[in-house]
Amino acid sequence: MPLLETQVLELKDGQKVELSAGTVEHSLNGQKFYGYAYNQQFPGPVWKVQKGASLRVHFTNDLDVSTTVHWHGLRLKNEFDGVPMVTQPEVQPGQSFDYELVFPDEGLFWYHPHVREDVQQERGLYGTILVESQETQALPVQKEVLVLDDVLMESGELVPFENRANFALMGRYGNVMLVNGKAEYALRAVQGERVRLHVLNASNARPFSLAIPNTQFKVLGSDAGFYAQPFFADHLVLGPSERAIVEVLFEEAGEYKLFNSTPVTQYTLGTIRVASSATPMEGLMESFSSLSANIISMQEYASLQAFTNSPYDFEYELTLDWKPMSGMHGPAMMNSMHSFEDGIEWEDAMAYMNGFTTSDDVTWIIRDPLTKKQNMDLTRTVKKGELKKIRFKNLDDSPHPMNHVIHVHGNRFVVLSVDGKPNERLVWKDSALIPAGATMDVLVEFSNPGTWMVHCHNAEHLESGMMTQILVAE
Ligand SMILES: [Cu+2]
Repeated sequence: MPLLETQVLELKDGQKVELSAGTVEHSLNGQKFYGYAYNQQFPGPVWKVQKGASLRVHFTNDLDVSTTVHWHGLRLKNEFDGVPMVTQPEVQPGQSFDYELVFPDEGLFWYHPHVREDVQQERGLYGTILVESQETQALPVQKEVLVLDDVLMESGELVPFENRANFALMGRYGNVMLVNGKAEYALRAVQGERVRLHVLNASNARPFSLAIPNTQFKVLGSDAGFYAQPFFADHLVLGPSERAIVEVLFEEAGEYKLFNSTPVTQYTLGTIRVASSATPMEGLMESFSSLSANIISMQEYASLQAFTNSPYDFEYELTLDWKPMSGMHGPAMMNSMHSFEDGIEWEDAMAYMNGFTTSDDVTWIIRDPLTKKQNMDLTRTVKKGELKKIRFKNLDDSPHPMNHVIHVHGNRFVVLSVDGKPNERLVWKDSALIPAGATMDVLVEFSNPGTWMVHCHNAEHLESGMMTQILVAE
């Protein structure tokens, strides 16, 4: 099937929409290759809905493999969470499944498979849902959804997959950077006019550090809400599945570059062409520079922040079981490569060896340090309505310590502290990037009953076991 342009659809409360997963012919840098897409679009359609609305989705699987749809970040009914064996059976080829979605939070959410995420997401299955309040919808600013991704290409094709995940050690880092499915992303803007960017990292493994030189990001929000106090930043770091809401104002007309600018390398992701405007800049800059606080968020977060110094309720350790092939010395070898900075693996500096590691010989682990139970053999139980302080300790004594992105399904959390340092910028999240060796304390609001996954959003780590469950009892 040919690839179609990504549609942006404004959907009404209660509307029923059709979504299908199928095979398409992708095109990248003039090379055509076989892949997947939702509704023949890559990324899949952007759905715009109002906070508080609901949608019904009739999903059809036109692939030749089974799949499900996970609605990332939505606090929806457990039965629609899209986790095979836990919330629903896999949707077989030719079959369909009806999902009911609700949108209690503002932000950019997204949908992707929860079956062989390493293959299906890389082949092109993801799309976004922009949820805004009526007031945010009415703001007179240009709004853009930016989906960051990377794909690993060789001889004009995606590097082959296996019947179990390959690249299991670090995950599949790509060599072609994509924004909204394009290797050469282009955006138009007007001098002095604010552009609001909703950014998602949809890659399998790569952390991005987004930058637009000669501008600053006014950082407004994260995965599932706004900061009480916006702030300015040069870089926007997003681990796989994390999102951000930022605004940019271009003071001068001309051409700006969008970079993935990490401590170890820099890639050009796209170009922003800014048309000149006759409007005087001073007033516009002044209003952009003002960082007015959100009083309601401030009060809400202050009550959560009070947990920063209280003891944690339970703990997870993040580690690895892997026996390096003879002649390889895990951490020593890794540290000799210049890919690692601040506990983040920005690049796969040993892709050749990584490519040979599979989920058969690598087990990524999330475990209870007390019982040593791990991954899907471990279920914790909490009660609906409870706030639980959970410690994630990313151990640095494994054969390959690296960053993970912890994703909690169906419920939201705030990061209270990292390595004992209190987080001054609380915000509602569903995914958080934890550097190698770091200890992160989060406060999860278990508002939603059901059995929910807690897992690493590195797709290859997930396929290599790094997933556990929490039962939220009524
Ligand atoms: Cu991981």
